[in-house]
Amino acid sequence: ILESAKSDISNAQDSRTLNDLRVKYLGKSGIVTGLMKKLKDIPAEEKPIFGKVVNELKEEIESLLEEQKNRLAEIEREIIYKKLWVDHTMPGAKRDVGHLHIISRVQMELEDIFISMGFSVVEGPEVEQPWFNFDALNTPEWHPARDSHDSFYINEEYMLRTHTSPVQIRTMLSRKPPLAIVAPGRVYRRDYDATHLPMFTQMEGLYVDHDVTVKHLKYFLEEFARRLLGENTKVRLRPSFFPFTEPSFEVDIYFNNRWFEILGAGMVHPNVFKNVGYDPEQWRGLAFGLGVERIAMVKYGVRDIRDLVRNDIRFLENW
Ligand code: FA5
Repeated sequence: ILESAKSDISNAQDSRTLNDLRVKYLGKSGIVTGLMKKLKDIPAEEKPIFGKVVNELKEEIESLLEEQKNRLAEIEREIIYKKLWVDHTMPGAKRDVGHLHIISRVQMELEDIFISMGFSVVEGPEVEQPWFNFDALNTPEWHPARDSHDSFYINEEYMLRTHTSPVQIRTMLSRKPPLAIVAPGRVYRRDYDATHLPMFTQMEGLYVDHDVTVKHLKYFLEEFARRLLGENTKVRLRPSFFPFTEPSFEVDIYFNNRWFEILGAGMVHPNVFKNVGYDPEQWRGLAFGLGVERIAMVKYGVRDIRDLVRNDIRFLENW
């Protein structure tokens, strides 16, 4: 019996067969159980030996079944693992985590700096009327400065703003001086090369009070540059021209052995005050308009401004 059980059990290839064998040998009407039942017909003096042998047989078969069960479990696990192609030594897949675009981050950083200097943040529309974009800013239709902003017109009445300066006008029309605001937002021009985008971001600044002078303008710009890029940042004001400021400046920042033009600025022109109903005898103002992408280029070493908007993940990841 033991020999046949051994060969039966070692040939069993799955747990179902193995279970059938358990029933065959050890079940209620199984072979070994059948032997147990015969015990009562055995002569009294042989009973102990017979009982002992049958018991040993039973234990032997039980342990054979157990061994084979473990072996089969191991084989079945292997099969499942192979099916799933699980390689336990393979490194896990890394998940990419997104982040804000560099332009948004720089814009928020600039807002924080100006808020810390006492400015509040306001916004204006990107689709603008030429009166706000040009006329109210002392730039009448015949003025040559209109040509320098190659503009996108939607129709006779509306255009895409070419700078954030119209927000100066909207703010002054709705508020009384003194005031200190910055106005970030998108602007549009027919421009496209390594330092010019057709859609870019400016941040306008306007500070109106009694006794505001060029000294204040210089202070704000230098202090801003220091807070943005560090204590030793050098700033250069070059004389320039804007119809809405007098005097006017173009402002460069020295960084990585190079001067970068990052903003235009000046003292608010009296005609602009007149256009919004402020008394130019009473009020003085300083204003500036900075290029957010240009600042991102300086701060993060971006060589070509177009890389900022190509949406190439290999660039965006680095910033
Ligand atoms: C202006 O737009 C004036 N409104 C700025 C101003 C405001 C002057 C208030 C005085 C008072 P400008 O055209 O120079 O000026 O543009 C300002 C800044 O925007 C530039 O210094 C530059 O940093 C950025 N900029 C201009 N054109 C582009 C462009 N196509 N792409 C990216 N940045 C640009």
